[in-house]
Amino acid sequence: MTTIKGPGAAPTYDGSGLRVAIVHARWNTAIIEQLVAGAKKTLLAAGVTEDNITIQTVPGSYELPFGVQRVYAASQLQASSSAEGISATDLLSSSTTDLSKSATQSPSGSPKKPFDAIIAIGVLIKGATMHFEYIADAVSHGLMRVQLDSGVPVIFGLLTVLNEEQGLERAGLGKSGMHNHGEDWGQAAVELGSKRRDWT
Ligand code: DLZ
Repeated sequence: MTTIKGPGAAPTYDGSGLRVAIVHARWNTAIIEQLVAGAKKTLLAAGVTEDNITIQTVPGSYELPFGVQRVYAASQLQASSSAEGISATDLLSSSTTDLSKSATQSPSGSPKKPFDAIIAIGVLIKGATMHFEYIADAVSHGLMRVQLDSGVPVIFGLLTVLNEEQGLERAGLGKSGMHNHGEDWGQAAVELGSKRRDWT
C-alpha cells in the first residue's frame, strides 16, 4: 500500500566518499541502539565505509547540540592540521576531550576530512512535568543552529514520543510493523552529504 507520509522514493546516492558521524544520547538505550543500528545499516548500504562512520555518545538528548558541534569542530581541526603537516598524534596529545579524539582519529591513524553529515539521535519520552517540552524545544533549535552556523547537514534523529511504546514502534520494535526510523536518517545523511558537495 502506498503511504502519504515520508520523504517519498529517493534517488540513490553514492556514499562511498562520505564521512558521517552519528552522535547519540544514551537515555532510553534499547530504543537508541536500534535507531543507531538502522542509521548505520543504511549508511553502509549506500557505500559509506565502516572507517568513515564515527559513533559518539552523550548522556542525554539535551547534550546533543553541543556534542554535534564539538565533533564537527574537532574533525575540521584535524583536517586543517593534517593539511599543515601536524600529525594526528601531535594533535591528539594536545586535545583532551573524548569527543575530539574520536572525531579526529581514524583506525589507521590516517588524516581525515571533516564530516560531510552528522546524525543526531535521541529519544525523549514525555513525563509528568514540563521537562520534555523544554528539552525538545532546546534540542530542536540547538541542532538547527549548529547546522546553519557550521554548514554541515545535521540530521534530526530526535524522537519526541508520548510513551515508551511510541518510541519502540518508531525503532521498528513495536507490534504495528512500523519501520525503523533510523534507516531514514542514514539515507538523509547520505543525500544531504552528497548534495552539500554540489551546493558548496
Ligand atoms: C533528565 C532527562 C529526562 C527526565 N528524560 C530524558 C529523556 O527522555 N531522554 C533523554 O535523551 N534525556 C533525558 N533526560 C536527560 C537530559 O537530556 C540531560 O542529559 C540532563 O538533563 C543533563 O543535562
